[in-house]
Amino acid sequence: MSSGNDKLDAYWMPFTANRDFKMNPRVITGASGHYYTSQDGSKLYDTFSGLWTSGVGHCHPKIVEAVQKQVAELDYCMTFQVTNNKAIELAEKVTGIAPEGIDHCFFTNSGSESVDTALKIALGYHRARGEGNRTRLIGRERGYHGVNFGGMSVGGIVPNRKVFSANLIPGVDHIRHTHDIKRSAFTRGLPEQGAELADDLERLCALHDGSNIAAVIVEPVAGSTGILPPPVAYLKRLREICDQHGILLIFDEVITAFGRLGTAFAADRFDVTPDIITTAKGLTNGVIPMGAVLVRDSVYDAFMQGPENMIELFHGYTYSGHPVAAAAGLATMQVYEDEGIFEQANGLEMHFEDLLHSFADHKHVIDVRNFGLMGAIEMAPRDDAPGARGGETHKKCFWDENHIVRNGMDTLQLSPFLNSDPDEMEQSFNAIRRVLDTLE
Ligand code: PXG
Repeated sequence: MSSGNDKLDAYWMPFTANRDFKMNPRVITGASGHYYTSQDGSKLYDTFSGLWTSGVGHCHPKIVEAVQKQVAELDYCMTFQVTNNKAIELAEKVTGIAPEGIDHCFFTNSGSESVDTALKIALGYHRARGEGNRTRLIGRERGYHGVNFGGMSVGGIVPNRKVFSANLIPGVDHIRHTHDIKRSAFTRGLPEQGAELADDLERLCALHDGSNIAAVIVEPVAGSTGILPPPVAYLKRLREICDQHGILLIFDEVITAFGRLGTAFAADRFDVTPDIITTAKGLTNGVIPMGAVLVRDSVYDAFMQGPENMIELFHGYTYSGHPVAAAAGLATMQVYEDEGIFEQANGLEMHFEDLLHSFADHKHVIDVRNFGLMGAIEMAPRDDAPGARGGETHKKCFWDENHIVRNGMDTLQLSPFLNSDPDEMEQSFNAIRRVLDTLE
């Protein structure tokens, strides 16, 4: 069926209400720093820094230059059997800032691919060590680990799973999510209560026997589902239980890596080292699609057995370690370092928290949550139309206030630039408040 806007008909948009969108399209044609330009020439402030991707701002000159140079020097080179210099350099750079003991890096092209790669590595690791019975994978309710079959299966976002319910990969179970609005609404930072929710993993170890479980995957701070910071001491408890049962702990840091929590990785901020870390987004500042899976030495070493002429892991993508993506990644890492981006993010955290929590008094708001530079303002759903308040906020911010504001149903998700200007940040919250004041 035609959308009524024939020009857009060929284009099937991801995670978007296509027909609604095409009646009144919001099209971006340019970007610079903290602003987008729309096709009518308006300048829009981006409160989501891309899609959690573009922490140092759009079209950063250093990254643009590196990509332009690289594409003219080496546009592509397979990384099966030969490789390129930039992929080698980036693996070294990223493992150099990773937690101690995490010294190996496998490249992918997205967060979803990083997650599925990590799950395969976890299964391969146990098999290589003679524990091929460890096949169970454990995710968490409300978790988002991308949209490929593995990530969707360990994920816990119901609308993403519903249609594929019978086709999810077998042998997956979920621990409970940590959201507890009754006890923890309007908490600043980590909820004090709820560490005991990690013990839900003990329940699954008792049910399946821990010796059959390969890995547990969690987002250190759940993002997509509407920002759920973990309760104090929760992640440490999860680590302990994994250690007791020989289970690998995977942190899905597609959002939290590279400064979002004011540190290189969430693992640093929480002082909990997982066995595998999945990344994407901030790896290249969103400029070229790329992901990376970072693994502990013991995981890598387990694969490096057997005949030296044999492939150890039958896995990889045509574009794993793409030289232009890797050049973007290298330039991004340099910007993080040269401009003290993680420290800047850290310095902004309290200002961001204050601005977010100033919405606690708003009549529609039922919770505000934040950690690092991740924030959510949750509104009560309208009785007859769940999601409508969030959707209207997004559209009114775009058309009336020249702001990009992301909503998931009635929760507004804020992902400010890691190098935000504090005044601009404040103005963006003023714009959101003006819009919320107009909502029914
Ligand atoms: N893991 C996590 C933790 C993510 O946040 C993915 C995996 C998948 O990455 P790719 O690159 O395959 O999309 C993500 C992606 C939102 C939102 O509104 C977040 C994501 C995707 C779509 C929407 O917060 N994160």
